[in-house]
Amino acid sequence: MNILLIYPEFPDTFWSFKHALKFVRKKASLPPLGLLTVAAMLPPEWKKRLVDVNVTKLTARDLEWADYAFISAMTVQRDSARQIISRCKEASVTVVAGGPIFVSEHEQFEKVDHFVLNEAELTLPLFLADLEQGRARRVYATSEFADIHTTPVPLWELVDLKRYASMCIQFSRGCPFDCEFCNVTALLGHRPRTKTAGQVIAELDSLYDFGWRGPVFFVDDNFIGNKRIIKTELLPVLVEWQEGKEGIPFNTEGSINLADDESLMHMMVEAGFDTVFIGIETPDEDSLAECSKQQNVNRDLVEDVKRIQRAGLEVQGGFIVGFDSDTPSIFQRQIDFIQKSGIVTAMVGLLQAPPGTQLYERLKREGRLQGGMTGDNVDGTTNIVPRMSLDALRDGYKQIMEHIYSPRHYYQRVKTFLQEYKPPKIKPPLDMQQYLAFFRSILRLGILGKERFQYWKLLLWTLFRRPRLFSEAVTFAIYGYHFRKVCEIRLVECSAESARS
Ligand code: B12
Ligand code: SF4
Repeated sequence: MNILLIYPEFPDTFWSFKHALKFVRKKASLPPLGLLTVAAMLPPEWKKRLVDVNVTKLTARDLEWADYAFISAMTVQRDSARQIISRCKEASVTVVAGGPIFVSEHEQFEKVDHFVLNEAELTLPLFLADLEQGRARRVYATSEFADIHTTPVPLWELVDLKRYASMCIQFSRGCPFDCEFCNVTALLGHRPRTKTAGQVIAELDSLYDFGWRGPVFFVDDNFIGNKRIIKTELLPVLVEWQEGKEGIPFNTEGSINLADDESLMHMMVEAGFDTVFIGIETPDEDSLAECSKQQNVNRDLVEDVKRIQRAGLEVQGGFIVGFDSDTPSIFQRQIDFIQKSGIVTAMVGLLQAPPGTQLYERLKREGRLQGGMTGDNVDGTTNIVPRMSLDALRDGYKQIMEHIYSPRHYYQRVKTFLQEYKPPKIKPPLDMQQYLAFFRSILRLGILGKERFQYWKLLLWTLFRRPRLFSEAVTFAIYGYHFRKVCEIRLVECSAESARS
């Protein structure tokens, strides 16, 4: 049996990092962990190939070779997924689909032969058993949550590591919080389910043995969802694992209560974590209460962010506008917050209601849903009828994005951050591509770019004031270029959308 695992293309989005990856000659930021995990669950005697369309082309030969195509995708990959499914069917390849988009809208994909939905640990064995008996059904789904103690090490051998900027592994699934707009709890549950530290080490060892020397993203929904296990079982083992290794820095996603736990932050930094993405959402207490983001209420959020930065963790932040409680002042308040906190990578989006969330149910009851979701939450679109007029919301959104990603304010924020940040403990060794990226940045940003003044000002300041953070300064300059490019594209689309409506 020949199995072709296919990952559709991401459009040019905030998180695609497409414009930044060109500087280091990488094709994508991360490989498709879901597909690699599924690959490891298939019978070992089956032949497997991965085609991640973000890094390589799907050829007619691939399709000729394949008996089955296993496809995974997020909503944002919808267009590419559709095209790929059509090509598979034209080539008479049977299509098996799983992953987030199919969980939320599998009825929209009439050409798919089999849907293996939710967590493959539960549904894939049923599909495989039925397939063997020659009676595979069209849909396999479950409302149970899997025990991930049995999840195998992803099949890294299928990946061309050098095409990616980072690798990823997963320690836990689920989140103890209950934010109204988030579908993590519906998809993966309230109780964080964890792997054993031994499983994580086996995954890291496997990556290391395949020659990976670079960042590893722990893709947990909330890495600190179960602090006790993290502190007693995982982090001490990670600290040990790092000893004698060439730099493998880690990054992850967490919640703001990380700022309350000095020892946890210290242990994470010791283990090699240098960045954490946190859903800040809004500085407005009423909006936080409205979306049940209890963990963010009654806090000095700027000070929390700074405390985490001072401990040695960069905070990337998620922000949302369009809550019912938002007033026209929210746009400037978001700008002020982002600038003051020094959150360089600020993902700002309009509030959206993904199916399966409490927000979706509430707005459905209120008759306030309209249209579908693009799956990109940083493109200025929404499936909600907001309390504020949609035009005012879009204009305010544009105002935020234009401000925070304008070279002047972006570089100002980088400096605010670098002043606070404790240099990371573990850094990957600089390779030739990174030196070349620096020279490319001089040409593209320091000579040709409209940010050239800010670029040189930042590099000189860093050289004299925070020399150990010089490579971070260059990286941020390159990220800034990507964010600005994406904003330019998205904001033009957003204006066109406003004009149409
Ligand atoms: C890592 C990650 C990313 C990475 C993607 C890297 C990559 N190459 O895939 C980055 C940071 C780029 C990213 C970006 C975004 N992401 Co994201 N991301 C995740 C995250 C945290 C982990 C995904 C992962 O690797 N999980 C680990 C693997 C093992 O799980 P899995 O992929 O779900 O696979 C399991 C099953 O789904 C199933 N399965 C999966 N595929 C297949 C295929 C077949 C054939 C079968 C049988 C089974 C199967 O089996 C696996 C084992 O159980 C998830 C949340 C989550 N916990 O899943 C969100 C998530 C996938 N992201 C989401 C979203 C919305 C986004 C963004 C739009 C912005 C945002 N809010 O973060 C952007 C869009 C991307 C872009 N470029 O524009 C949503 C997707 C919702 C949807 N319906 O599409 C999720 C579910 C988070 C959420 N609840 O909102 N993301
Ligand atoms: S803390 Fe994050 S992952 Fe957890 S429910 Fe809220 S938004 Fe979702």
